[in-house]
Amino acid sequence: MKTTRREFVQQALKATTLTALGTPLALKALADTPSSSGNIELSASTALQFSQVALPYAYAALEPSIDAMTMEIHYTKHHTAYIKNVNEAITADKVSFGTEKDFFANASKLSAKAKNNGGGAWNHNFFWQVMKPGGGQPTGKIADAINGAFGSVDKFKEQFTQAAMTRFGSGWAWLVNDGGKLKIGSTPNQDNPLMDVSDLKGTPLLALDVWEHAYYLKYQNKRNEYVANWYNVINWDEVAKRLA
Ligand code: MN3
Repeated sequence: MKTTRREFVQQALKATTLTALGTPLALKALADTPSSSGNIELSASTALQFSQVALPYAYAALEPSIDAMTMEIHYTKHHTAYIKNVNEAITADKVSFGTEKDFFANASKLSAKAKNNGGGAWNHNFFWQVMKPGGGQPTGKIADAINGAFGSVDKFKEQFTQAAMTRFGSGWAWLVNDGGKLKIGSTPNQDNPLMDVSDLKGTPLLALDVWEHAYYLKYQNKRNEYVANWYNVINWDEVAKRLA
């Protein structure tokens, strides 16, 4: 197959920018490149940008566990702001990590704005997807994994509730897969188990937002009731997918 000069240059540029985004060499190559259709753009830049997942259900769909107004404010104000702010920080700081995995694995090197809003962006995208109207009970391999790790689904809930209740101030409770072992824990602020700064490490399977903005309108100070009712809207199929 014939490779045109333009295609070759684009491939070369892509390869270069993957390993050394925006190096003078790559930029020089870009500037020196003739093109039949004008400038070759580095447009599809390899720098990471976060985007907000579409909410998989209506704002009112998780009632009565989570009220519609909380969902709407949470999704359209809080989450939208994290997305906007992390993307601003990535540009301003010239963050060159090309994947979410690398971004979080190097969280200790990020600015506070990039780290906190990056966590906020990712954690909420995750949170929306592991809930669904009607919820249900874990079945199949995720039920087996939970029974194996914690004894029973009720025991799992006890431990998870404990993690959610003892997280002082704002943060998240998590179920993670740490190298084949299921673990429960929590993180402060918008930290998550993918971050190098996190004490809790592993692949997130399930998350619960315990910031007051996630429950205060309906539950005020009663975080325990919010947690108890949230078990009714877990999307166990999505949790199981992440165990694969
Ligand atoms: Mn939140």
